[in-house]
Amino acid sequence: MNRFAIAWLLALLGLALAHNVAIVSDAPNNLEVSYLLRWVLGFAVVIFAVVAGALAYTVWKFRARSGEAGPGEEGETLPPQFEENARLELSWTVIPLVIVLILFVLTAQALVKITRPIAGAMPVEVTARQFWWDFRYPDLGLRTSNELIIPAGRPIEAKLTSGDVIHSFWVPSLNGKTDAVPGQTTYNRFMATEPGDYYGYCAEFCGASHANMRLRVIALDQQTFERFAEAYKNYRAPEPKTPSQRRGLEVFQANCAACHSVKGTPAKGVLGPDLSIFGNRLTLASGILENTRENLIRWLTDPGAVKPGAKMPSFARLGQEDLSALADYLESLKLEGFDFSKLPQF
Ligand code: HEC
Ligand SMILES: [Cu+2]
Repeated sequence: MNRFAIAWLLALLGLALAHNVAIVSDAPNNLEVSYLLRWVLGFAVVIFAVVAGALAYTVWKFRARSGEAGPGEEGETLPPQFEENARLELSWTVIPLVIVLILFVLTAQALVKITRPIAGAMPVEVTARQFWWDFRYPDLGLRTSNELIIPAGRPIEAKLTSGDVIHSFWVPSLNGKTDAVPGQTTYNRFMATEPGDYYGYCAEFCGASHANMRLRVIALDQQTFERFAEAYKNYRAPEPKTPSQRRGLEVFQANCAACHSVKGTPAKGVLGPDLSIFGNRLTLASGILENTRENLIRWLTDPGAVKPGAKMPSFARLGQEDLSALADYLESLKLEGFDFSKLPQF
């Protein structure tokens, strides 16, 4: 019985591991998906145990014993040979069929639950681009990029589209993924039950930096979110305070404003991410780098080295002084009183 014990142990170990991986938050859709996953996994474990067990048993039982002729050798003895076994054939047809049917019904149920519109959901327009994410809040008239800030405990309806090729919006601990297709609108509806910093990424191969196309969903408790939305609505980029920030603003308007927007300034570009509250950002370059000065300078000096294929030109030619003035300016773009860095991570 040892071989069975080992197969089962391995299988159960896998189940335990996957169980931990699957349940990372108690967002309703996440629970729905991990519930399905456990069914799939349960069947997979049983099938694995049966198949691997049968294989191990056969290999052991019909092995060549010492002194016996091996395969192809003279005097080789074969185990009993037979053709057709109606019972066996019927069971390996019917059992998988039943399993697939059960999974089909469960999946259809889950799909209906996950995709149906939710009354009172907050709409967010998500545009995926090579290789970053743009978010607009039609009800609030706001825009953020790469970090989607939402209220916890309120359903969100993400209306997805793409500005170039097919991408896919995936925040595993909140919901399953949904493709973002150019010229089409698709929906991903989800809710974060607890405040947190939720990790997401593009789940459809979209070019050289597909793997570098990440995002964060920052869920704030209702009150903080309302405070944030109000403050951001009234927000105008603060006036530069130091000579370096002033220089940074000039360099920004001359070199960056065509592609980037900063609320309350003439910078209205939409080819690149919104930088209005850069100082509150946790990450850079669509979630792949921590927002530190060193990383910012690295990014401005050579975006293509940080993210192959990035659609932002290098600004190494500006020189260290102007780059650091730019960094001073960008870091000053901040909504005071909000720190997203202490949120639990999912
Ligand atoms: C031709 C358009 C263009 C110009 C000009 C441009 N950028 Fe960008 N920028 C982009 C694009 C596109 C991205 C997104 C790249 C990606 O993540 O793949 C980006 C990303 C960034 C990011 C990271 C933003 C985030 O949300 O993670 C920063 C910071 C940035 N740019 C600053 C600047 C500064 C400062 C300048 C001027 C010196 C500048 N950019 C000029 C197009 C541009
Ligand atoms: Cu993508």
